[in-house]
Amino acid sequence: MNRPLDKTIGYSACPHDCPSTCALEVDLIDANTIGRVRGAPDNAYTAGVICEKVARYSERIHHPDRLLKPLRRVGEKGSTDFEPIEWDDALDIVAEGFVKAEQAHGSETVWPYYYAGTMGLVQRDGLHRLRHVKRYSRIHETFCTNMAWTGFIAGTGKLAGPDPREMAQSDMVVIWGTNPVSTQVNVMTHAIKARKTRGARIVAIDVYRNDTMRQADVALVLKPGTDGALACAVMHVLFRDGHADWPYLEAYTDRPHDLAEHLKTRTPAWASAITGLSVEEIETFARMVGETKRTYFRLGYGFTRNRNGTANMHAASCIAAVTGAWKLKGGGAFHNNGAIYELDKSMIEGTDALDPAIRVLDQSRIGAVLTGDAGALRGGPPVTAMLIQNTNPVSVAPEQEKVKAGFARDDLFVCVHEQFMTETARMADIVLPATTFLEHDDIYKGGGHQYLILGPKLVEPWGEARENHVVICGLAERLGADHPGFGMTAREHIDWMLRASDYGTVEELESARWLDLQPDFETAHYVDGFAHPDGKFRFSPDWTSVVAPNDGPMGPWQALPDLPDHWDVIETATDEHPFRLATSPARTFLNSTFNETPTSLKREGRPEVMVHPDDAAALGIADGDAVRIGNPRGVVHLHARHFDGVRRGVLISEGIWPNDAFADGRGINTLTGADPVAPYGGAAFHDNRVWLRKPAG
Ligand SMILES: Nc1nc2c(c(=O)[nH]1)N[C@H]1C(S)=C(S)[C@@H](COP(=O)(O)OP(=O)(O)OC[C@H]3O[C@@H](n4cnc5c(=O)[nH]c(N)nc54)[C@H](O)[C@@H]3O)O[C@H]1N2
Ligand SMILES: Nc1nc2c(c(=O)[nH]1)N[C@H]1C(S)=C(S)[C@@H](COP(=O)(O)OP(=O)(O)OC[C@H]3O[C@@H](n4cnc5c(=O)[nH]c(N)nc54)[C@H](O)[C@@H]3O)O[C@H]1N2
Ligand code: SF4
Ligand SMILES: [Mo]
Repeated sequence: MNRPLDKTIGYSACPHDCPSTCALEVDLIDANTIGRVRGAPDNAYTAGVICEKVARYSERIHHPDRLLKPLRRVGEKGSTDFEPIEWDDALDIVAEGFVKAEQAHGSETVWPYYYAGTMGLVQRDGLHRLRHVKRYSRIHETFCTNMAWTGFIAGTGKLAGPDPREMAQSDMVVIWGTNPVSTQVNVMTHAIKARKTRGARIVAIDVYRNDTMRQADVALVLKPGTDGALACAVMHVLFRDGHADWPYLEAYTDRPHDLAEHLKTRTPAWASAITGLSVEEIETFARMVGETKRTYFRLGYGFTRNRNGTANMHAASCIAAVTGAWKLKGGGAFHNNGAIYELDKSMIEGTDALDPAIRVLDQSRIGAVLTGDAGALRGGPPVTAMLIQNTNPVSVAPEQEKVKAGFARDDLFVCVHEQFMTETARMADIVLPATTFLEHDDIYKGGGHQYLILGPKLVEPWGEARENHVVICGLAERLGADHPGFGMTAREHIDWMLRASDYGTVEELESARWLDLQPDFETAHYVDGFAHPDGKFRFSPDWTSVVAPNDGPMGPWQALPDLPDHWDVIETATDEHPFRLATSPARTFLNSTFNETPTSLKREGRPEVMVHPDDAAALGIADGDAVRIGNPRGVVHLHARHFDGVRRGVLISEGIWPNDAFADGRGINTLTGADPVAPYGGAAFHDNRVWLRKPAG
């Protein structure tokens, strides 16, 4: 039962790009001011726990640097020289800019660009309505989920799995390639409950001893990009030692005999040479998996941000099918519950107006797109006008040098709608102030759980900030874009979507606060078969079935392994680039969000790279020394931190710091590549071969 509503407490959902999508309670001090934010105690997944950065959201919403008014650039692109203007004038200028661009180059020259700064379905995805009605260029979203989702669906056929709350009923929770203590705290809530109430063990698998690894009973530190080898060796041992559930394999999987045969050569010794783990570590982990049928594999995003990431996610997801863990409550493999929500988003997104012939540009290749790469432009016109909402590509996108060069073009007109003067906003011609989630209505679905949660407006907008939806409608009016969705409020959109999806009404959701959409046990555990047409889990995926919007499979997809394997397409170290760098998340930043709040900045300190003390000694680098990291994509200046929780040859740099926190304004993404990962694209943010040196001179 939900508790009665209290007027001094606002009920909401965390809008940030985090699988936890916590149900929130917000202390309301007056119509403009919030106090502490807490996790809703009566939401079974949030269970009263949220991360420290959102608990202190008052620091962000009331931050003195929040944008107050629309601004027009008066200085150089990249400077902070802007003058305030009125909303009507700002929107007129943007509409004029778009019309002029379209007249010169056709509608595809305009590229509305967005991502998941808010995960609210109305405020995030409404940009598509304007895009489709105006036939502006489309966007292939490749920053985050492509390798992970594709790799998981390759096996199961569906992006869904056992109820995440079942982790509390597991005998072992394997936290693989995710750092939930930092990135999705509620995974720990349920895993630790299993440990406390039933003596469950927690295993964590990562490339350095992060905060989650410190809390684990068994922590496996492997070399980046080698998870496929570990998964194969584990399955080798399961088959070898009689822990494979043959009746389950025969009934539920596609080619179990071929898999068992194929894995005969994938021994622990073979995997030890690839992963850097000892044979004993691999044998012990495999034995634990074999002897603990009720194991919940919680598979994260981090380990998929490699050029072989799709294959590695698939390989890891195969283990539960070999043991038959899926059969048991608290067993199976989980990555994300995206497919359980059957939402009709056609009004929000204006999908009725979508023309599939309009080109789709790769979000991660924004540098190549804006610098005129013909392939990236798909043979179409240059991009000469952009509207950007909920993302900060000059900081978060790979190939940062190219991104900056692209945004610096004189013939590119850019409008950025933002809460803060980000690196991207500084490249804009017009900057519009945006509301935060507590200042507008929206609705959120949890990727890491199964709730649909309402986030109504709780306080008045900061300064003259406007919500995304209102900006889109204001532009649509000026651009002559016609669609019923432009005549509705955000709340009306929520109501329309709920009714069209048979999920009730906005009033009902308002009093219930959230809807629990967890499918029953049989569905979530694929008891009646997996989601492929033949009902089988696929050890041998049909990679060609994954087709990028009007592009086909991407990357070196023809070479993807037929059965789980170590796929050697990562940036392995060379004499010239002897280190591998992973750009892991910082605890109190969320991508580039919160890298402006005082407490987060204080806690994170400064941009650093963790290096094994022996590697540092060999290079004469002392703890705290200024250093450079480089590769053909660029050079970054930061400070070294000696840390024996990384392997030799591996470097870790946590957090997406503001670019100007680095000596010469080059952020960490100067080093990351934008080449699409097979077979559905995606950026391999943790897969970088680099050199490490002391500063020149
Ligand atoms: N505090 C905080 N929370 C966040 C974010 C943040 O930036 N900061 N970002 C949010 C977003 S957008 C997302 S998508 C999620 C992502 O959350 P996660 O699923 O946790 O993914 P990542 O943050 O990319 O990386 C998680 C871990 O993967 C490790 N890793 C890197 N390469 C490998 C590898 O080859 N093998 C293995 N086994 N591990 C590897 C990294 O060192 C890191 O510890 O988190 C969200 N939550
Ligand atoms: N090196 C490295 N780079 C990475 C990653 C990594 O692990 N390493 N992770 C990648 C991943 S997983 C992701 S998802 C991307 C994320 O990258 P982004 O999607 O760019 O996410 P954020 O950096 O959080 O920036 C979101 C911006 O949206 C703004 N915003 C928030 N809410 C609203 C709103 O309601 N309206 C408007 N108009 N603006 C709003 C915020 O102020 C913020 O500046 O970064 C990627 N980049
Ligand atoms: S854990 Fe994730 S969803 Fe929960 S409050 Fe923090 S950022 Fe938001
Ligand atoms: Mo992400």
